Amino acid sequence: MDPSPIGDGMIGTLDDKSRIRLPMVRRSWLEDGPGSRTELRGAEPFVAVTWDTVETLVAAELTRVIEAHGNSAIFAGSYGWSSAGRFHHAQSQIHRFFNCIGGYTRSVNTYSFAAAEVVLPYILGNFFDLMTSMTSWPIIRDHTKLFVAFGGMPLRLSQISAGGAGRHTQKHHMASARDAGVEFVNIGPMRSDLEEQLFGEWMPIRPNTDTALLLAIAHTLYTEKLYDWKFIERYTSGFEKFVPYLLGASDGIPKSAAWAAAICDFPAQDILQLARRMASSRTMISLSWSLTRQECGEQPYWAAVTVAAMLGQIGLPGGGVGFGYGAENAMGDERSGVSTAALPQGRNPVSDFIPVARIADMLLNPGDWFDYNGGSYQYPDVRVVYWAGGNPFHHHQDLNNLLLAWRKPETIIVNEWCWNATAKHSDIVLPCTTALERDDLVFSRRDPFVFRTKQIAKPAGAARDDFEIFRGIARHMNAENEFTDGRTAGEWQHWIYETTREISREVGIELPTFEWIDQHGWCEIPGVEELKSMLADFRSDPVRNPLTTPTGRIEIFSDVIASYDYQNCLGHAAWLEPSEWLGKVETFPLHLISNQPSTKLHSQLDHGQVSRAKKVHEREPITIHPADAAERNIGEGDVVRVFNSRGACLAGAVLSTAIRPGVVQMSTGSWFDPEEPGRPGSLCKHGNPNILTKDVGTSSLTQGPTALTCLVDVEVYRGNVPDMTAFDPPEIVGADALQDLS
Ligand SMILES: Nc1nc2c(c(=O)[nH]1)N[C@H]1C(S)=C(S)[C@@H](COP(=O)(O)OP(=O)(O)OC[C@H]3O[C@@H](n4cnc5c(=O)[nH]c(N)nc54)[C@H](O)[C@@H]3O)O[C@H]1N2
Ligand SMILES: Nc1nc2c(c(=O)[nH]1)N[C@H]1C(S)=C(S)[C@@H](COP(=O)(O)OP(=O)(O)OC[C@H]3O[C@@H](n4cnc5c(=O)[nH]c(N)nc54)[C@H](O)[C@@H]3O)O[C@H]1N2
Ligand SMILES: [Mo]
Repeated sequence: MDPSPIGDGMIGTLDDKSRIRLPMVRRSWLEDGPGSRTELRGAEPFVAVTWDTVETLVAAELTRVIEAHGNSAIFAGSYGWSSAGRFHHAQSQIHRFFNCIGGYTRSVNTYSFAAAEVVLPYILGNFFDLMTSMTSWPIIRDHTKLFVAFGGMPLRLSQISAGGAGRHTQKHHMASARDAGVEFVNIGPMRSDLEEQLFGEWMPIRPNTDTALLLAIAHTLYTEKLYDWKFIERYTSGFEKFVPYLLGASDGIPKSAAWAAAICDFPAQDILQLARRMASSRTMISLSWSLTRQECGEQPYWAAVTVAAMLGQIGLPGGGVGFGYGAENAMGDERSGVSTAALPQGRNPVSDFIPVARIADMLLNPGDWFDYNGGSYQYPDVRVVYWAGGNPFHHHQDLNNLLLAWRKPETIIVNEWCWNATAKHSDIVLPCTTALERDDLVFSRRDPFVFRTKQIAKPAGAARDDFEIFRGIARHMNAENEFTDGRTAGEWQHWIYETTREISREVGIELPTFEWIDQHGWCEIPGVEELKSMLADFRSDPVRNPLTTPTGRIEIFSDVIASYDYQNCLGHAAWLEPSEWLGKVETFPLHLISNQPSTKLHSQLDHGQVSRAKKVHEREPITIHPADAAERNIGEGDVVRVFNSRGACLAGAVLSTAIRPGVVQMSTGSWFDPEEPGRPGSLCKHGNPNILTKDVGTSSLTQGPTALTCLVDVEVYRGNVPDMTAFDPPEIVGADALQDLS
């Protein structure tokens, strides 16, 4: 149903020039050893070597670092999505491998919604539990009157799902709800965040001002006595400590509609009307995950929970709040009873960790202390960085700062299949297979299918799957048996499937045998489709079914968070002005939204035909309002330079009135392509927006990424447009001699 075109991007990429076919070592590293000329990472030729050589080198280097500095000197947090497939899931493989050799410094939380993961347990409950119990779409269809979508609900996002998507349901659910009379309001900078032809209403507030809008809604509900005080009394705690802030008694600023109108740059009358409308109908407040990826990204979530509590509809069918409807396929479509097995990762004896987006800080400042979630922790002194299944030169902010941080470790190792920027900026590159070149099992919690995916292409060159790569290194470290547990890849897949079958049987679901699935390719899991209203149990009996928050109630004020005494996260939802936003324009007057791409998954398959077809003169498109373009003499299709004090990249101009004036948008995912490789500050010729974004934590509490708080300017690019070289391989020496390896 509603298949995605993204997959067609694979066509032609398995064996094009960007494919990595042989193990590779950066020349200076090979000749002079770990730590040599690290400023040349990304700028030096690679030397092709045999598997035996590379396994020996990697094993010796890991052994050296463990003996000299301990396992915490290895960072293998290795964040990233790699590809679908339960067994060849790169994160499971790399973590299992390192746990077999004494552990590694890990990362916690995600780039997707770190702020929500950390703050929601204090105010509403475990974020993942809440997401898997979101109110189901058929209930929304039948009960919701007004669906207020902060950050919209773009269909482009629901093309994908962690673990794979067998049936795309989002469009159908949204259309059914619309047909049943649900009114949708899209709040945010881009009209296309709610499919235009389906849903008309758009409130184009300034980016990063949702908290002010939500506080003004709370203020209106309070002053006009439109809030449900019985709900507040029975189900929440701390309201009385929040009200003085809301009314301005504590800081002299009532959080009124007039106050928010100036911040959001949106008519006060419309804010008042929205608040009244929300109070007079069954309202679902939906929050996109993007709201968390900004400075103080916990505040919009906390403010929305506060408003939802004041409306008193939490736990009622079709009312309350939801997190990330539409952010992936089948959100709000959770099925019960199906849980699946995975490759066991083992136990990590190393206690060191970083919040995932603090990687550059960690590399630059070993030994420094950082705040996180009420504690104080120290950055370890990392000597080796090993990545498998993620692309830090895609996902991390402020790439110029990352380039500096990247010079610090003595050795950087990556398992990759294509020459993206992370591969090019490593010392040792181990060529891995793609999902089309190996057998696997694909299933995801939200999807009612099991797929047995079969190898359909011969591995390119000497590429090996991650399991084989780690097995080879483990063999040189006397840890092979521990790593494989005596099983081959095929035997592990059999084990994962049979274990899943057993788990399913316990909840009354009978899956076919492994032999059957192996032969037939897929089956539908007869899961129990259960319609849910989020927190209905809590509503029906808050004493028997308390929340997991410290008080068991919805915490409008959190004494625990207040006790941490953070300046950037108080004990209640608050408007805390971001360091960069349209209300305080100094040098760079445009707000850059770097959101998820429609043509690919993050950076994956950027070099494929689907992504490339949408580029403008081979550059990442940038959407600009015609008024902003006219002011800068920018025409449709011009190559432009996007810049701020942190960096600059090229992009191709696309003019549109579907974006708020003052806001520009570039999707993430274009492979980083520095004009002068290795030199921080050089222009990215292709259009990776993370050359512009800022690398600071969301707050002392949550320390998540803040990519969506970013001001820039744009100008027509005046020089000769340089060739785009992101998809070219680096210079490689010695591959000819190893031909017979591939
Ligand atoms: N500016 C900005 N930045 C952002 C965001 C944003 O909104 N704005 N969003 C953030 C978010 S939410 C996320 S989740 C991150 C995503 O960041 P990542 O998950 O790091 O991005 P991917 O491009 O999916 O990286 C996956 C990598 O795994 C590789 N790979 C694929 N299959 C295999 C395999 O079998 N084995 C191995 N070893 N490797 C494989 C791919 O080639 C690719 O390089 O980006 C974050 N960055
Ligand atoms: N096709 C495709 N789908 C994907 C992904 C992909 O790479 N490709 N990635 C997946 C992943 S890992 C994740 S985490 C999810 C992310 O899901 P989201 O975080 O929801 O996705 P985004 O596209 O980053 O953001 C959605 C919209 O939020 C709006 N927005 C940004 N800042 C603000 C703001 O301050 N206020 C308001 N009101 N709106 C704002 C932007 O206009 C943007 O288009 O998407 C998933 N789905
Ligand atoms: Mo994400």
